[in-house]
Amino acid sequence: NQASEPTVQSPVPEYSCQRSTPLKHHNSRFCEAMELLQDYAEMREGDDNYMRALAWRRASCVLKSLKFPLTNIDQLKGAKDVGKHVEKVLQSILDHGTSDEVEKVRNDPWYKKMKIFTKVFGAGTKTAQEWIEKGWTTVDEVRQNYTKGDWRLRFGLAFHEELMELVTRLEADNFTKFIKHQCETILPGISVELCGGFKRGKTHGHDIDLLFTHQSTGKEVGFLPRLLSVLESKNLILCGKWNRGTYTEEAMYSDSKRTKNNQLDHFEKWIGIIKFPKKWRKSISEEEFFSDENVSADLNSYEDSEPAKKKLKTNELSPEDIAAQSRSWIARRVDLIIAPYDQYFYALVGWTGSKQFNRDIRTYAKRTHNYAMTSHGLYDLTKRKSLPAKSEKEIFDILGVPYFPPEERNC
Ligand code: 8DG
Ligand code: MN
Ligand code: MN
Repeated sequence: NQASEPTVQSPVPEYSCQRSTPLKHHNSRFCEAMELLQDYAEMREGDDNYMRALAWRRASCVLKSLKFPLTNIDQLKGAKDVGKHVEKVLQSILDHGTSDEVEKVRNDPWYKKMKIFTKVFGAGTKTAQEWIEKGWTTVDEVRQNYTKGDWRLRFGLAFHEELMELVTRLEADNFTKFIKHQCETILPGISVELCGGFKRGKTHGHDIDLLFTHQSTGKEVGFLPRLLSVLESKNLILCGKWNRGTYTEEAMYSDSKRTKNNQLDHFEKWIGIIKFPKKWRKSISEEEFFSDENVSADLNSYEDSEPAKKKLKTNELSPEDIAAQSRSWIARRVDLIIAPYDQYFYALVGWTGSKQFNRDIRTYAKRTHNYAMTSHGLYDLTKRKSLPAKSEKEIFDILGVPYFPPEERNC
């Protein structure tokens, strides 16, 4: 009985940031298909493919926000972002359970190789494409033949299997707890927030994103190098790169400077791989957790350098050798980000994501208010002034977007 079938609320709010998008929804088989097409378009070069990728993602996000499983294409009447091409794919899945277009991509040898290679830490589509052009088909083949010195790729390749294993929520919580404990001695009052997918309620993730701030602005300066030297002294750092902050308010008013070097933001941060003690993978008692404490770090020894690169030059051990050692730890990807308190809530929204949520709320801010939104703040491009916020809620209020908690930002 078609008359009793649910339909989308009409009109569907145009931007995904105006809709509740939970992690678990009713249309995963459709979304999986559309996100595969997004993925494929993203890997191919050119503006057209970029736009195509976004179109598939936006359509997928409409389906994710539906309160019911799609059973009839007419249920999507009134939803923007669902064009003829999208309808065709959805109709095919409704009728046959699959779509030829999707299955063709899924089985495309080039796509399969790109899929494998872009999962290597440090490898983007460009690197993956280069490897394919060399005729390499597996990560093992790349390992045997890759000779360049990029530290990310060398560690990414050497530790690929364990980095592919997803980080669990328990591991992320344990790591956060450990870092908080270290912070008490390094800088009391520093706050540590587990962001990224875990903040949105995911039980697994590809990395651990920790955002730091201090309520008295300025106190956070110099903190990250000190934390890194503590981690270094405990021999917990496998490799990584520290970047000093490059933020200026001036840059936020300039389209080209805002995202210079394709950087998503200008925060001081560390991106790297932590040697994660295997015992941190399960539930552990406070005592056991901090028993082998040994904070004897020279808190000022960490300099502006690429520790991994330095290690590659001075250590007898290569990433491959380290990986082959018998060891009590596994490799885990970690991002550590420092935000000054006056930028904190924008940083929190940015680093909570999802990526698509950020894209949409930023597009919304630009189109409806001529505001540039970044992880640093909200900038009125007409009046050339910034709009500070003291909570996440306030940011949504300024924009006129209903507040959704992180769990509902899974677009
Ligand atoms: P996952 O790790 O659980 O697989 O997913 P995720 O946590 O959502 O993805 P992520 O790649 O770890 O990124 C977390 C969020 O941080 C994402 O919404 C984008 C946002 N982000 C910024 N600035 C930057 C940046 O400079 N680099 C990266 N990689 N992400 C950034 O706001
Ligand atoms: Mn993450
Ligand atoms: Mn991350």
